[in-house]
Amino acid sequence: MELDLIRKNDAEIADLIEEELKRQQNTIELIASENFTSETVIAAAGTVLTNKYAEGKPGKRYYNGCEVIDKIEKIAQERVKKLFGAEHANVQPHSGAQANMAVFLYTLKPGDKVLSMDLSNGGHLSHGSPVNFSGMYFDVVSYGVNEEGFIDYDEVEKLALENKPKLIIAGASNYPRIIDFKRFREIADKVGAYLLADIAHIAGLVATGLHPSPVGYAHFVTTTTHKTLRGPRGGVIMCGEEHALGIDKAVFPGTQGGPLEHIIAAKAIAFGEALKPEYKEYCKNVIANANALAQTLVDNGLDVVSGGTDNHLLTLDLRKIGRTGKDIANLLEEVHVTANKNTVPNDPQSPFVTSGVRLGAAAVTTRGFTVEDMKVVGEIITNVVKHSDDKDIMDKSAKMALELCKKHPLYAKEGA
Ligand code: DSN
Repeated sequence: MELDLIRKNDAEIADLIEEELKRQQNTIELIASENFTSETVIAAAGTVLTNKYAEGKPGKRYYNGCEVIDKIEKIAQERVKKLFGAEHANVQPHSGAQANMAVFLYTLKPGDKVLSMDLSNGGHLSHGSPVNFSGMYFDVVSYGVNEEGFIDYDEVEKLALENKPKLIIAGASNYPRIIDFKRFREIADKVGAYLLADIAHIAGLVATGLHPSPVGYAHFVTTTTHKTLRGPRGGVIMCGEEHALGIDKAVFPGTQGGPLEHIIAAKAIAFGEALKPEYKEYCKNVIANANALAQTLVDNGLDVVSGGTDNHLLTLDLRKIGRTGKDIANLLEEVHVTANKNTVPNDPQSPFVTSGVRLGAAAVTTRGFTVEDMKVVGEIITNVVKHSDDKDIMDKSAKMALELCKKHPLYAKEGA
């Protein structure tokens, strides 16, 4: 792409971009929250739109000269509304955490009660973790998953009835099973709470009908745009018309200043790509690939939280074999596989060590990995878990990983 230009003017940064491109090309990317955008999306993110201040919203800006920006932002709004069947969309949040922050600002006063999934059970930092603003300024009650790794909806209902939260959050950053948004809404209605569905991880599957949609059940739906949705890094909030004005104000001026219009253009392109039939095929393949990986690990005698997956991710549970997530994630990197350590339910280890490794299929599926390739990925991971002290097996595993990377080139035509 623009690497030659960057090199001409700033070789130091160009070299590092190239180094990162090579790392991505020569790595099996299993971080469940990552993906590879199209080169069109990357190109849009690097345009003159970055120069424009556009505080406010289309047709109602605080700066002049926003006629073109308005058209782009409106297209992004329309496309994402069509994708999810939403009444209103704000495409300005810089990230999923910022989208959630705006919903908190609109629905809650400091000290109000929130019921959300515990971070160590698969929730998200911005859903009420004590180290995040959401946990510092609000009274957070957490639900988790049962011994088998599933949300216990009766337990969620019990907690809601006991605590009467003002906001209930459905959604996770590490939950491999279908989320029952209808049941969540029934629970919210019983206690007069708002329901926020954070679909950051599963957005692509929801958009293509491969996971039940929260639209129509949740009062607010937030998502990132860069995970299964395969767009640029960013966030979106969707809601009914009755909340549109309040949510827009909570984004700007409530929690953000000028929107990133170059990223909004890139979001619009990604939404357009996701509206195409081939994107649904991609999402189907993501689920099939995650399943093939889970099955291979289980067949090799390893544990996977909840026994498998309904979506794009799974978590390897290392408790039985006494290894830590931290060690295995580091060892995987030695054989060209990136994944992140993650707690498992009732993890005896700290969040910095953990007993699990989260594995996702969204990025490798974009590269074209098939079910057969995922079986090889499963063998590589098994080798690392069981034989990390055998240099020959580790070397062989690294070779297998590089062969898969070569078989499925990434950004090969134009470079980054
Ligand atoms: N940090 C992201 C994830 O990895 O799931 C969520 O924001």
